[in-house]
Amino acid sequence: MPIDDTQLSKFLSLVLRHKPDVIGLVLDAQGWAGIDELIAKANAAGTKFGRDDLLRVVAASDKKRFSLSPGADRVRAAQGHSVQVELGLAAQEPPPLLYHGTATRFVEAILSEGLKPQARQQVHLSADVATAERVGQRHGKAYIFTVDTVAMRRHGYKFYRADNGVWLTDLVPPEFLAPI
Ligand code: HQG
Repeated sequence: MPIDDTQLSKFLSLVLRHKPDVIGLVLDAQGWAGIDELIAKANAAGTKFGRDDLLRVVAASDKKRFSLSPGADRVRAAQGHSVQVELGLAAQEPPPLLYHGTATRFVEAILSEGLKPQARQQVHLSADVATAERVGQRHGKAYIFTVDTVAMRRHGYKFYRADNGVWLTDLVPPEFLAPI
């Protein structure tokens, strides 16, 4: 039986962000996978879906988690990778303040060490408070930091905007963080 759309979205996050090897897939340096190859390998490994299912899930993703190549022959995760990828995004000027939603239990460590990418390749920042709130709630009782991007850029830090609007940076030292 084919998997449902939520399961398929989670499966795509798994293979395109974290563990392409579970189906013997190899992402290219920019994180792309050939759609036909991904489907063939997933099906061979017992996860059954077709191209229409994949395209429907990519189009319906609430956070636009996945991007299609021009020509729609390849797919990649817009952000969130733990495998090493070079997304090839150009550094951009972000809004003066970005937001990071976390859980209250992480606040003390973050205030002493700054925001670190943890298992992912980069720190994820949100352009608005409501999004940061939702991100934080995934981990527990939400706590929102503001990130002073103007001061960070003055110090040479770079910011990248993923295809889906999530902002990325390598790390945020504590002096650029403030409670909301
Ligand atoms: C925390 C979701 C202790 C950090 C979301 C976060 C996002 C520290 C957790 C995307 C720390 C990592 C990413 C430090 C950071 N000490 N804790 N020094 N530095 N942390 O899931 O930003 O649904 O890897 O605050 O919407 O929560 O997957 O990152 O709480 O866009 O598409 O360590 O994932 O999108 O957690 O979420 P995560 P995140 P998807």
